Amino acid sequence: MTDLVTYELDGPIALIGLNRPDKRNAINDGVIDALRAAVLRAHEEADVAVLFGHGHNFCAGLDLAEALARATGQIKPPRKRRRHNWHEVFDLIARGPIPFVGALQGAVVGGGLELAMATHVRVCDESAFFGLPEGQRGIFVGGGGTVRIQRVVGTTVMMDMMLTGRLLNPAEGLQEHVVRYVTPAGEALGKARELAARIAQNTPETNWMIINVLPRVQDLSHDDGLFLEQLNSNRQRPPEAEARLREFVDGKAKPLVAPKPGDTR
Ligand code: 1HE
Repeated sequence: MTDLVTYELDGPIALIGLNRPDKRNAINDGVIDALRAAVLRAHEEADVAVLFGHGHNFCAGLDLAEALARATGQIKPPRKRRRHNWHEVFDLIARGPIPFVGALQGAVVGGGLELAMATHVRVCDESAFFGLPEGQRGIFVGGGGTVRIQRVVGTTVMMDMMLTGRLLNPAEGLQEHVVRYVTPAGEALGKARELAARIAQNTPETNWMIINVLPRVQDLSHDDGLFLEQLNSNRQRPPEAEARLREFVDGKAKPLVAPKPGDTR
């Protein structure tokens, strides 16, 4: 049997690939377990990870055949109550120690969109489309979409996608902040790796703060948000931060270059 999720380490970057292209990378229990293992491994040995789908689609969401088998009692429910598997694994991505870059193409739908939205920076190519077809399948989102997708695209857009089944194209995805970069067909993974390499140049400490403090502050009041920001910005700075501050003060830091119009660097 081939691996349901592939894992590769390229220097500081872990490459994690959903690998059921014949089923459009639909997520079954086996995929979730393999994804958890890959994410935990990346936490241990990488500074940043890229999540992508093998084949022409990122992910067709929940494995509907498995869902049907579960609904008809062919698959037994877990013996003990526990945190919903998908929530646990997607939160390991969204609120773990390292940033994730999502590389998206083809179908990014249902649970596939929920998974994509757990990554921190998202790139798609021009073949991508985004949707929440749960309404058409008689089910509801279950991979954190009510929280994560709704906060990014807003209630109006998510409501429309769920009620009418409207699919978004890459330009609409860009407009609604589903993605930040759109590439020509077949180039999303390359762009994601390039961005990951850039992210890996930050200190791990700052990357951790960015991905862990920002979403929590979003959940807080103005006052508590500023307090949490203060706690983090006043933390004891690691020696690496001191070296970087000195680099700038000594005129040795790489200059910031303003983007030209239309530039998506
Ligand atoms: C699948 C799945 C799947 C494909 N579960 N097997 N997700 C959806 O409602 C999307 C369902 N999928 C589709 O609409 C289409 O497959 C795609 C638009 C993604 C791709 O179309 P296409 O023409 O390239 O492929 P296909 O011929 O439809 O499918 C190829 C195979 O993949 C076929 O299996 P085969 O054995 O007949 O070859 C399909 O059955 C299989 N396949 N998608 C199972 N999703 C925790 S809450 C989250 C809730 C949700 O995610 S709801 C959204 C579910």
